[in-house]
Amino acid sequence: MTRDSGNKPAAVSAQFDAVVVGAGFSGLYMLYQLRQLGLSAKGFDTAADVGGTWYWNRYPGARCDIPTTDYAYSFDPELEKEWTWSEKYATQPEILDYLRLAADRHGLRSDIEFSTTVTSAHWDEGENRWRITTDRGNEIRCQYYIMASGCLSIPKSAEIEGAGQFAGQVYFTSQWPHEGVDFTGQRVAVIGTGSSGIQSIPLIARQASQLTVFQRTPNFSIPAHNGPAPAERVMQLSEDRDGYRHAARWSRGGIPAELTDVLGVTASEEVRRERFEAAWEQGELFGILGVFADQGVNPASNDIVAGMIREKIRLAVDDPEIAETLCPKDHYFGTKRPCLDTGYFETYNLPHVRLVDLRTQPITSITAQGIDTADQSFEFDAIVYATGFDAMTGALAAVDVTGRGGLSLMEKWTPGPSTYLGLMTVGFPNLFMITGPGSPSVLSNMTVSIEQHVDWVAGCLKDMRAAGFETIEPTALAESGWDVHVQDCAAITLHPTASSWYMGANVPGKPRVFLPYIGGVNAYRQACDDVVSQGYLGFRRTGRGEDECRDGVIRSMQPDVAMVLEIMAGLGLPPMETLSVTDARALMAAAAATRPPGPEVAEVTDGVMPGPGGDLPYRLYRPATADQGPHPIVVYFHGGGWVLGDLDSDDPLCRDLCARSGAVVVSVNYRHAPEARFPAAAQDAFMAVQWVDANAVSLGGIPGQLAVAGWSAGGNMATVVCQLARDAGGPRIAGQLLINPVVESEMMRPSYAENGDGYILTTALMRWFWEHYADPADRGDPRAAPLLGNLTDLPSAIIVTADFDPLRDEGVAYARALDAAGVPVRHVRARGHTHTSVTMVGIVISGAPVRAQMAAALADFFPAPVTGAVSNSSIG
Ligand code: N01
Repeated sequence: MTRDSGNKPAAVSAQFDAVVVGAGFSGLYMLYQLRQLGLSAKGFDTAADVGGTWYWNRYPGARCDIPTTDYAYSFDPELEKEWTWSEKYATQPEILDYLRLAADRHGLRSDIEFSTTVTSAHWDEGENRWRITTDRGNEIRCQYYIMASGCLSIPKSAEIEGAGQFAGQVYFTSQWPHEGVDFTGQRVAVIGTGSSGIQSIPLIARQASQLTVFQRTPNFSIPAHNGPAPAERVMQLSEDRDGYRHAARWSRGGIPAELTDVLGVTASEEVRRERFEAAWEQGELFGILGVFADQGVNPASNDIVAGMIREKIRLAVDDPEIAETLCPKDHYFGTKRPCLDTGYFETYNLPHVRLVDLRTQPITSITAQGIDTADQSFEFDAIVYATGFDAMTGALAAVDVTGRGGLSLMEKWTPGPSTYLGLMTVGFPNLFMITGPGSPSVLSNMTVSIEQHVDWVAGCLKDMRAAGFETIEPTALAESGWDVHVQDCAAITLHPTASSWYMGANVPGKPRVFLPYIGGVNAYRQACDDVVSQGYLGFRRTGRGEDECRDGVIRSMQPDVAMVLEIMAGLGLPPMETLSVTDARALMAAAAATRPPGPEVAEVTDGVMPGPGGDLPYRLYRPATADQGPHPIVVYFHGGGWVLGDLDSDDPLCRDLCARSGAVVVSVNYRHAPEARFPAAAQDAFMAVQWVDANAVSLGGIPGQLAVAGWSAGGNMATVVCQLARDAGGPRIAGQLLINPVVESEMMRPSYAENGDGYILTTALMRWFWEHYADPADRGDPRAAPLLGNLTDLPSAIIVTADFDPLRDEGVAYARALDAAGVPVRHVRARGHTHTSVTMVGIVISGAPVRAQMAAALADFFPAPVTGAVSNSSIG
């Protein structure tokens, strides 16, 4: 960033408690809070005044895209009273005035050196201090180094051949001249159609004699419907300011909003249209991003919203060909930052405005006169670059930061940024980032996220000083756990599919990782609060007689699993084990009736087969493969503790296994307890496998290619069958897939204590199941507790265990015991899952990769690769 001219202060060599880089929303509030703590602090900014992003981005049309009722500080009630925004979305000059007023009200300018860039920060291990240098020659020692340097403050370089050759005027939207630019009568080019381009293009078109827009990727944009601040929000604020701000802090995006549970895929056309039009009229980002509960995760639902926006673009633009070029089709709606505009698409109806599609006509070079594309040479008086930023890490990387042992921050982050809570990073004690990578920041109302971060840092410093600690630094375990959680949150959404700046994809060579935290402002705030209430979990604090390290991971459950648990807890259902068997079965059936159905398969047929106690119902799933079969067969046993469940209960999972593996799945309904107690279920299961083996050809199977599978109690039966088949000399079973199986009855392993309550399958419920199924004297029989049986010469096994499952440790023990007995075994850890979540097809998206592994391993049981299985990527 070029430095502003202005009065340059003399170089000083000084010592402060804290140095803050940046004098925008975050830096100003950080300075204020440091003062409140009684700490000495010095701020630096390259700019000649306060404002941060609002100091630099002065291009025509620059406005916020969060309503001004919400895009403001909340820490200073007097400031709130003193200031009234003139519009729903304020212009850049108005926001800058607001920040100037905030700085003046608290006399913050005196603590800031403007026109000064921090160039390096080195951690001095001997002194436990940071040594900061600036381009003015300042050298400062400080205890805390706080980067409040913004997420979108380092412009991306032009990266276009010949960019330096142009003889006309060159402007970057991110470094707009303070005196403004008059384009009257000029031929102007704008490169880039992100928020900056989309906001500025209609205004540049008003002045320019010719405007040519060079578009690489069309972007989704909706009309801002700017005007007075939204009446409803203004009223809510005036009636209960504190309540409103509290609601914002605990909302998903940092703005109070009611979340919908309407799913795009199941809503009627009328409801879809109504919801979309309401969001369109409202003209708010979080509104259009929340038309349907599932639009961020389900491609089909997203397509509905995207399709409706494209319809609007086609209505706004007169020329159908231009309209089509402006319609985004290469990314899901919301996966790149959508824009709010004022007359953007209509601008292309003006006779002097032209759109050049760089996908079909790429720029070959910038020339002295203008721009050459593959097809044409253009001449311009001015070129405007609206080409974006090195987002989230750019400003952090702009300073040469070295931590403990001379570790360079940028070297550490070569594979992508790694942080704990987006606030700190291992190896860099007392370095805090405001809205750093791994925090909600750019996906949220920034002002709310900034205040939360600053408040957290201030609280942390206060606690440290009160306890006599000098340094704080995250542990490696805590940081890697948070990194995983950040990526887990992103992985269940459509976001990683886009080449966005959220993914670092706009900067050549930048690692592709999802940079912000998408779990929500509320979930994030809770995690930060939990870290503190657990004694700074995941941090090492040093400096008094004894150092303190509370190692641990703050969030290790998959986010969608946590969400399901939260919803279930909200339903207030009675514990299953307190119900009669009839009521428990009815509850399970009712839950099954409301689930998504699971993927399509070629054929589903119900039948009966003979069993030792009478006919056994079964359901056969045939895969949709190109060759029509025959296929290998997997005999599947449902879960439900031998008491609950039927052919419907595991139907979506069976469909999923069938579609993914390309095998026929035969799901067998065995006799249940307490009507038929041990060993009825085991006997039924064994006879079912014998029958399927004998009837493989008529079932569409390949004789001899038979595997067994089961979940929970069904996993118990699947492996019991393997032991019985071995002892009986057949049938030959190629492999066993055991999903969270029950393999013993003791219930003494640590996972029963760790996960015994709160994760749907409880220790109490397991006890209830055992009581219904088997007498205590029978519970050591290998047909009930297969872990106690002879484990030699059993078929290859895949054992899935879930982290938050009481049965976890017995599954792990079974995998080890099989391995020790010489059985090829693969243990799949369902990280962050519960006993039930992996089976929740179409609900728990993070279970899909685990099920893909299960299906791939099933296919591996059979000698010839299964051909023509449906691609896993097409199954949710
Ligand atoms: O930058 P961008 P921005 N040749 O990266 C194109 C916030 N913001 O400054 O998509 C040709 O979004 C690039 O194309 P592609 C907001 O969070 C907020 O507009 O990479 N084209 C894209 O079209 C926003 O998301 C407001 O294919 C090139 C454009 O340039 C973020 O800042 C206002 C190119 C860059 O779009 C960034 O927005 C403004 C090349 N070599 C910004 N390189 C508010 O309303 C890039 N492009 C508050």
